[in-house]
Amino acid sequence: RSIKQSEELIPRGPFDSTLHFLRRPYDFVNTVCSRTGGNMFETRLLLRRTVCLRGEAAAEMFYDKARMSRDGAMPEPVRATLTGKGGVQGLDGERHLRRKEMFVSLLTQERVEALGEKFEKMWLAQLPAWTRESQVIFYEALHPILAEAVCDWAGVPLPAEERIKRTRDLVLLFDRAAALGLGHFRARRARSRSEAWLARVIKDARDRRLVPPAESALAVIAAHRDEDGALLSPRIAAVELLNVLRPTVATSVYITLLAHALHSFPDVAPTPASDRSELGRFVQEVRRFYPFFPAVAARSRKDFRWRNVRFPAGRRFLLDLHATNTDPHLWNEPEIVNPDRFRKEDFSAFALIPQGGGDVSKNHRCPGETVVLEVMERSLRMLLCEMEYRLPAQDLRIDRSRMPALPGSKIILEDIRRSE
Ligand code: MYR
Repeated sequence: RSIKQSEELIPRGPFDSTLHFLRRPYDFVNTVCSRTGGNMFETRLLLRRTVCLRGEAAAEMFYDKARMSRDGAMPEPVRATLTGKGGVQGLDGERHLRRKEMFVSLLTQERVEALGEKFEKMWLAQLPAWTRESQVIFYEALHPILAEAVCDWAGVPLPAEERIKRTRDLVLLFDRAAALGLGHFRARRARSRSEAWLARVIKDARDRRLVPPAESALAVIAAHRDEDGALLSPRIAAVELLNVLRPTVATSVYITLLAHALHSFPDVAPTPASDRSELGRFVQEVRRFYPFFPAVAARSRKDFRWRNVRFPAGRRFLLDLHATNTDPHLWNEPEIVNPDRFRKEDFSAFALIPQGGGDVSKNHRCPGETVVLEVMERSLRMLLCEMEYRLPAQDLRIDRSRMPALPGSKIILEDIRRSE
């Protein structure tokens, strides 16, 4: 069924936008919106009718659980690599709430700080090796640090002989999920291997061959029961454990962008003398300004009207996160890096949404936002206070055709020294 629409309210975009989206994932919705006017339009992605949205009001509508379902909403290539199938991102209703509660319970302030401490310790342990290298590719150098820190924190054993391959697979899941061709198939294979690995770890924990600390992600996920009282199957438990490990390693993207911002915007960047709140504002501005997770998807569960438009049940919706974070109706001079905008504290839960919007425990907002803030703030302190380094001439342009977007060089550091 087609949307009964007023052409002005919901213009049609191109017939199928898959290629346009893949070429310019962070700019595609803005480009079409500026051509058609307004904040939404309909097109097809992978041939499926999709309503594309941007802005705070659209985000609020998108996160209305009475209207939207997540079941099977993300395109299959994303579910087969990045998120996996059967995990929290694709659940609705009671089952979602209960699964989400499990993630939120893992991420108390104390536990988030414990993860931050492990990360910082591993970084400091790695520094002497960096000082001996002529160059370090920062993005790549962060991966083993984050992988080891989060596996240790989660109670997942990472034997020395497996470190390189497990880390490589965790990176493929987010770094190559949206790649074309071979890169994407490598991400699919990485998912099969990672799920098989962690399903074995879950079984070992259930059979007491492995005894992880009670508060660890492994112990909690292995013992979790869905609302029907059943334990998760080892494969689904592995998907959920990967939902802890993978995004933590993916914070390497934000940390790389943080280093990019420190170098590119020195006039507004914090200094070694900055206090925590100044560091916090810079971190928030980096999350607002740079593209990272392009868009989230949902499916309408019933016919409904919004803004005088009637939407049919079963339509896919795509909310552009980056376009919302840079929406000029919401942000003053959004194209300018200005951490001071975060001196104001009363942003709605649908304004700054790099990791989704709404209430984290009741809705599909990412539960790992506090981990990202903790790890980014510690990274900023490390870069400012614990080490000295130089950025040689390199390609610092952000490649916006890549998902996730990164500077061309992935940030090359030279002459690394431990600060006196
Ligand atoms: C995570 O691991 O969950 C966070 C890191 C995500 C990186 C995302 C890059 C690819 C996403 C493709 C999404 C396409 C949406 C239609």
